[in-house]
Amino acid sequence: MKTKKRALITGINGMDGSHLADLLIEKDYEVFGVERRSSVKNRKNTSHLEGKITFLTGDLTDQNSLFRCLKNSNPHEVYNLAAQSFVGESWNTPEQTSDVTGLGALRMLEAIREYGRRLKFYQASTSELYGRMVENPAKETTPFYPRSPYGVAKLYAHWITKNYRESYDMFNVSGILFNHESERRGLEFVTRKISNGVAKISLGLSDHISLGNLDSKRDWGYAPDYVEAMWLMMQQDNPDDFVIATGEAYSIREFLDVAFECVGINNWNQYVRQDPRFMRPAEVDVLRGDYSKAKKELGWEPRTDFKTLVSNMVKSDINFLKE
Ligand code: NAP
Ligand code: G4F
Repeated sequence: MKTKKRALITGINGMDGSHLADLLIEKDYEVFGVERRSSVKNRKNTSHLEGKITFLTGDLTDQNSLFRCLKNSNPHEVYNLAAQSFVGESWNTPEQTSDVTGLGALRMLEAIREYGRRLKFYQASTSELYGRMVENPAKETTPFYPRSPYGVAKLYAHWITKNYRESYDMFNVSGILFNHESERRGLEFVTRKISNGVAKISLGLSDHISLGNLDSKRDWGYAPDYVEAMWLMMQQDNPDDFVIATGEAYSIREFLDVAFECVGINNWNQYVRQDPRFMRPAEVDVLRGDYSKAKKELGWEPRTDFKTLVSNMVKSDINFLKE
């Protein structure tokens, strides 16, 4: 009998962790998900996976706990998706962000070395590495210029992943993923904040959304498309890093246009208030990626366009609120 492939995913209850688990189960993997302890279980994104995957307790700030997760799962593939992932919060908690998002990757790499078995490691790198983009669209060779404590922490994680690949001949890949969203996105991120806010306004539950900078632009894709790119990177014979993006950038205003159109509102001015609390000390004005290397070498392309992404998120929030 063929043994199933085993995958260990940190950040299992996050947006990407849950979508990746869905994909790997479909591919007949045995999936182990790392969650940190909390007084109230946070399995909103993974309640449908209970009984189908094994949850393990571990924390990126505790290397021994990661080692035990490796021992208890004996994985062929490790996906390090856990992070303090909210850019805005990283100015409030820069040390904690650096510890989890930066040093957390090092702890997992050291735990893998200690564990001693050969396996494949995926690090969740980000377009925030490009920050003040020096080349548009950005590709794998574009120099980095992070603009937040989060971006700087991810830069460390990115380079330590590469350094361990070169130092110890490990199979380490970094996926430099541009923004990707889904119905499972956390409520503080701008896309979900808007889809949820628009849904509430359309149902008469709220009369406005408070936002910060409306002029920044992002290259937004759909998370289920992007977790497939993670898996493809791990199926290569040789480890390498890839940009995953759509190649198109839209502003927050354009996101608002489409989201409000979904509920029949063509002029949203009266429903949106700008609030300085949501402005950032340093902004990333635009992010746009060139995914041609991933297309050529992985055969990967985005499948979901911007309008479909936005309208799916708004519809999902309307249904959720009605329920
Ligand atoms: P997310 O929804 O915020 O999920 C992050 C997960 O990390 C959460 O489940 C969180 O657990 C967990 N976590 C936080 N601190 C931890 C710790 N100390 N130990 C163990 N787990 C911890 O993020 P996402 O959007 O799915 O993103 C996945 C990864 O990709 C992140 O590393 C993010 O930085 C990166 N990334 C995301 C995007 C994007 O657009 N989504 C783009 C590029 C890169 P709790 O539930 O307990 O808080
Ligand atoms: O939705 P955001 O918070 O995402 P951001 O900062 O682009 O970060 C996300 O994508 C990164 C990849 O590029 C990931 F690495 C990271 O983990 C995360 O998933 O903000 C997007 C834009 C920013 O320019 C922000 O200033 O929206 C602007 N914005 C305007 N009003 C707001 C708001 N962002 C948030 N979160 N909340 C607002 O009220």
